[in-house]
Amino acid sequence: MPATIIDGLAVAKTIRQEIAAEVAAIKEQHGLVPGLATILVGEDPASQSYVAAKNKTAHTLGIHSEQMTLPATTSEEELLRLVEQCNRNPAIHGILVQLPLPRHINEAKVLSAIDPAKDVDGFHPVNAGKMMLGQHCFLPCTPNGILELLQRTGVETSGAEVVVVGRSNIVGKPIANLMLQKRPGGNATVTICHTRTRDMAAHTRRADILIVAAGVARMIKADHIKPGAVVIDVGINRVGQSATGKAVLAGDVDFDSMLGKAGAITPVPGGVGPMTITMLMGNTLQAAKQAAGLL
Ligand code: L34
Repeated sequence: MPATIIDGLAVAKTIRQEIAAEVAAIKEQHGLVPGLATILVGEDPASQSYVAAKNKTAHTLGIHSEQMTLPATTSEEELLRLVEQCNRNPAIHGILVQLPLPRHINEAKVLSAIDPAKDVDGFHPVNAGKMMLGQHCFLPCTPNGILELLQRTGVETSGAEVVVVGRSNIVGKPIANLMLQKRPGGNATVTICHTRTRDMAAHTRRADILIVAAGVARMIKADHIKPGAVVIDVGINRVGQSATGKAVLAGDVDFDSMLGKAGAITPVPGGVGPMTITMLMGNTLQAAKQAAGLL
């Protein structure tokens, strides 16, 4: 049987409708409009398109959104000052500083400057720590999107062998941690592979659920998985340009070779990416409700 293609865009649309309905309700009942600030430093085309998509989605859902675009030459102090301004602005409930930042800016320092109550990316050390302890906090958007995608497509995680390829702070570490936890969408046996893993295929072939966030185009092939495995492809690699100048995208998984072997697989585009943006909207709504004492 050919692999089921997990339609991230369709799941994202369903969740967006749920969020839009709640945004409308809190506006009606409490006069509260969730506000998001997106901060983009520099002109990386991929970052520009992701941030534009975040602002557009926010507007569509009735969320107030301000895009702040700064030149690549912006100093760390200037960026910290802008973050401080957003921290103090009562119309802004969520702050997103798009990564990566230019090399002269200390990423950890900037992320730590965001008010944890407005940290809708869940990257502040306070939220990262709470997440690891299983406490209520903002969950990072991509891992949270993966959890939602698995749950809403009925994938059983309890007792499952989950293998994560990649150990980033944004995806690999948090998704491994969340799937380990005693909670719905968790209770898995988790293995994390990385660049120093000795025999990666020996690990990935044991996975019931394989999550790949390595940043290497099409590195995972059919012979890396066991038949019927659920494959979640987090990679977004720009592998070329179409005749019209549009970027051609490929995941970290060799999608075509998987179709005859995987049980289910997420495509790129249209898999995890739309879920990331949707979870950001959900976190912004959560931040606004918390600020207003509604949660
Ligand atoms: N602070 N920085 C911060 N938070 C984040 O959560 C991100 N990330 C990653 C990069 N930097 C960040 C994103 O938003 C990656 N990322 C992201 C978000 C959305 C999409 C891809 C990456 C997305 O919508 N992808 C579409 C295709 C988009 C295209 O055509 O380029 C998809 O269907 O996969």
